[in-house]
Amino acid sequence: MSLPALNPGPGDALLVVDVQRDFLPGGALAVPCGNAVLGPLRRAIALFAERGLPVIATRDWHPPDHCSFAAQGGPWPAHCIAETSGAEFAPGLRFPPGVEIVSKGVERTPDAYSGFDRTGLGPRLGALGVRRVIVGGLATDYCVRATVLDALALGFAVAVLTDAVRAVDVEAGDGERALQEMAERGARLEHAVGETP
Ligand code: VGL
Ligand code: ZN
Repeated sequence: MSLPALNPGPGDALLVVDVQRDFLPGGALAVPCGNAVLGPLRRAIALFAERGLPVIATRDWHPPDHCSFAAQGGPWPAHCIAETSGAEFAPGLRFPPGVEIVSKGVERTPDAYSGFDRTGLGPRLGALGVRRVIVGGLATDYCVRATVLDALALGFAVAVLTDAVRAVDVEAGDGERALQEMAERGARLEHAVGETP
C-alpha cells in the first residue's frame, strides 16, 4: 500500500529548484542527501512532459564575486558560478525540450533565494495559464522555501513534493521547520506525483 500521489493536470506547472552539481554530494555547497531528490524529480519531469504540462527549472547563477560568498563576507562558500561545471544541472535529470530555465542571483548583489526574485517568473507563469506550481529541489530551507512563499504571496496554489526536497539544515530541524512554515502559509505537502497505484 502506498499513499496517494498528486495527479497533475491543466493549470499545473512543475518547478524544479536549483538541482545543480554544487548542491549535490561532492559539490561546493552539498546538501546532505541532495541526490535523493533526483529519482522523484526524474519521475515528476517525465510525467509533466508526457502530459504536455510546463516544466520550469530555476538555477543559482552567480558571478565569481557574489555577495553571498565567504570571500565577500557572505554566509556560503563560493557555489554555482555561472558557466562553471558546479552550476550545471544534475546529470540525468532529463528535462523535456520545452523546459524553461530561470537564472537567479545573477548580479553581484543582492542575493536571491527565490525563483521569483527579479526573474520575471511570476508573469511568465501567468502567461502560461499556470494556477498551481508543484515544487521540488534544493534546498528546502533556502531556495525552495523562498520560492514557495513567494508563489503563495503571488496567489498561486502550491504543492511541495516532500520526497523531492532536501534541506541544508545549518541548524538541525531547519528543513522540517521550513516545511511547516510553507504548510502554514497554505502550501500542500504531497509526497510525490504520479498515478495512484
Ligand atoms: C541556495 C544557499 C545559497 C539554495 C542557494 O538553492 O537553496 N542555498 N544559494
Ligand atoms: Zn546561491
